[in-house]
Amino acid sequence: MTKRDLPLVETGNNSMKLSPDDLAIFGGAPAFHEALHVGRPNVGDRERLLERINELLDRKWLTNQGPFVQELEQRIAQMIGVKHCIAMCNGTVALEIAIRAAGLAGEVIVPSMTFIATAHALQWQRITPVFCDCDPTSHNIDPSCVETVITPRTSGIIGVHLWGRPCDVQALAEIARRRNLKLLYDAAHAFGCSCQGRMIGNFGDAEVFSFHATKFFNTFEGGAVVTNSDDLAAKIRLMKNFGFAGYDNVTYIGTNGKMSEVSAAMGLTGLESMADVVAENYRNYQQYKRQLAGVPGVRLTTYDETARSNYQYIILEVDETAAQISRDQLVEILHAENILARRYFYPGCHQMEPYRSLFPHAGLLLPVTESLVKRVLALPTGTAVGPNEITKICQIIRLAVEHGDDVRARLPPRVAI
Ligand code: T4K
Repeated sequence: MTKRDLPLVETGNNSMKLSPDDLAIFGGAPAFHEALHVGRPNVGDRERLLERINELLDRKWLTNQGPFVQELEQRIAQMIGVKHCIAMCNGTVALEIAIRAAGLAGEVIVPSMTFIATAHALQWQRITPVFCDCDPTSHNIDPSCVETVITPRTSGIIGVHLWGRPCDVQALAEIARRRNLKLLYDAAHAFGCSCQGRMIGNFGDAEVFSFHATKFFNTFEGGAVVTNSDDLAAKIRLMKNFGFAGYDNVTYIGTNGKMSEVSAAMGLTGLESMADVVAENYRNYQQYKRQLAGVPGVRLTTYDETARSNYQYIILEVDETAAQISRDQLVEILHAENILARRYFYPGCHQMEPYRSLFPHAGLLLPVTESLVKRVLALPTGTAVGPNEITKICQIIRLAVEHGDDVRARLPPRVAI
């Protein structure tokens, strides 16, 4: 189902907000009756999904590498042009298994500017995540900082293609080769994206996707490891199925990382409408770009339109000095309007437990991350958001910023989000 089939979110107040007095935070009517979320799931053709669910129920084959999972793996591998796709129950377990299969140990270098799962997938296995700073423009791991945190205990690097925008894959590959390190990618945001003419999924030793409900492409919960390495793929297949190499024959230590058939049914259905979702996201992105142009201190994170992208994240950076209000104040204003903007990924992994206690001074090496996590916010997009909603969101942002002085003076001293 695309946006055109959906009722637009009911708005509470159709008139434009003209002055700060109209903002909900100062007593005006909220712009939306119903909350507008970041990460509303994209659901494909519901009838086709229900057909597939009926089919799997009739077949009485619900999990354990069933026909839908096999078909999904083949289709994804083909779409990405990669040798192996191993579907999993979620992106975090897929990461944990890829990390283990690649033989990572000791210390692994990761960005702090990521969802906490990237770090936890290491720490869960008693591997130390060593946080590395990011590039201020791409928001991705900065290869020049990677070099500075390599120690004799370092076994690998995990890059994260944040917001679906590719890491500097060449520089990272060069460091990994020269320093004899494994290189994995957390590609949770980057399904359907490309880099230098190759689909994400072909870089490093392996890449990991998340197919969580909030992702551009979802299987309710789910994920996958993709790799061109036969050895790694064979290990990962064993590991995600308790190490079973056949009936009664366990050859490896493993866990349960299997994707269910109902998830694969959702995935197969979602693949069929992927192009529509990209088109909707792209239109939303273009509209945000047009309508936020020239708002002082507010910068939309842009995508390389010559590459393939899923345009799933609308990310703003708020420069408090130029905008006259802080990112957190803007989020508070938006929340009052029922626009549930998110501060992804505040406060940075290094500021969350157990890392904050383990490495209390990590922030000293992460100046770009520390500054970025205070400036970034994610806005609603996807098939659940239409042009009317985007116009209102942009208008509220513009109003708040253009009256920044006045708005700031009237806001409570401390905002709790
Ligand atoms: N690496 C990276 C870089 C990741 O971003 C993620 C996941 C992973 C690894 C791990 O992959 P998984 O193990 O999750 O497959 C959400 C997601 O739970 C998480 O999957 C995702 N990243 C992360 C960026 O976002 P929260 O804590 O922000 O989720 P929550 O419940 O607040 O939902 C986000 C928004 O989505 C809400 O505004 C409501 C909306 N929503 C959510 C769900 C679940 C819906 O409208 N419908 C829904 O069914 O983490």
